[in-house]
Amino acid sequence: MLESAVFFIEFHKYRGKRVFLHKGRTFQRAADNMNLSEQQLAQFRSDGYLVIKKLVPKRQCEAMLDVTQQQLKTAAEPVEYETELGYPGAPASFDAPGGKTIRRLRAAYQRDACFRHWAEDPDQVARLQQLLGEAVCLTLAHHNCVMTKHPHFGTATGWHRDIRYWSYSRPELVVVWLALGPENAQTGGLRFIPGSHRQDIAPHQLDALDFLRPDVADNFPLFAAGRQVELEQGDVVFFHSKLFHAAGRNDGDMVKTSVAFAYRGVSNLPLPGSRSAAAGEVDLSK
Ligand SMILES: O=C(O)CCC(=O)C(=O)O
Repeated sequence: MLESAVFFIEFHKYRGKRVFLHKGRTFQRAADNMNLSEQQLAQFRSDGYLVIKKLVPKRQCEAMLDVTQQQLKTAAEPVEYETELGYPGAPASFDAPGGKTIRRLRAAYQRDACFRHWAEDPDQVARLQQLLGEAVCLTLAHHNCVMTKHPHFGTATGWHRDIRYWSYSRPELVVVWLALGPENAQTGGLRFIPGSHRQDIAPHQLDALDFLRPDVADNFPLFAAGRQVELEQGDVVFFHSKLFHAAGRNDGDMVKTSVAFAYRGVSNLPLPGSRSAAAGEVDLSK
């Protein structure tokens, strides 16, 4: 990640840090660990996702995990239950076994300072600015949450693109997913279809909720290309809002916990009258 040999054409201050620009690309000073390399940016452009291992220190992750665990115990509103989401295999009602299983602690940004600090981390903002090619805003619509997947009652998620949650002038947001514990095939971790953010998808390939239909032959090569991502506590995956991804059930014995935020470039405005416009956002360009 470190750029050891860079040619500084100009530098300026960005969110209190010295950031160097060279032909429109931003590099970090060799001494810190802030910016993405050209190779990482190219990988994101090609695959639609980028994993950075051990990005967030243990102490910071444990603080977020503690708040999550306390708030799961009290079901601190606003939350979303598996029952409400209603994915296949979800408890049929609040009274059914597992009926009060929490899927998401919503409004993470508003919920606790530990999540706000992570969402606004200047180094993160600088990376997002590189990925989106301009200053960024944090959207408070959908995501903006702690995703929890519980053993037994945490359901699988079919192949979808997160852009289905948002309405913007361009379908180009970046999702930042921070693992607070192990995420893999057993715990119901994410799977991605590399490059699928660049693929045209015909309407017949999608169901009414914009999931890839499992019964459509045109989708079979996409499913076959799916790759499991393995994350440990502190690992972060950035992914494009048009990238198809899915996740399994949690067959482990601990709650899988991840913090998810989404960002847009400042020029990519929410469509008037949409939920994306109504939910509000945080301007991180200043
Ligand atoms: O953890 C999962 O099941 C995937 C969640 C997800 O992709 C989503 O909510 O958009």
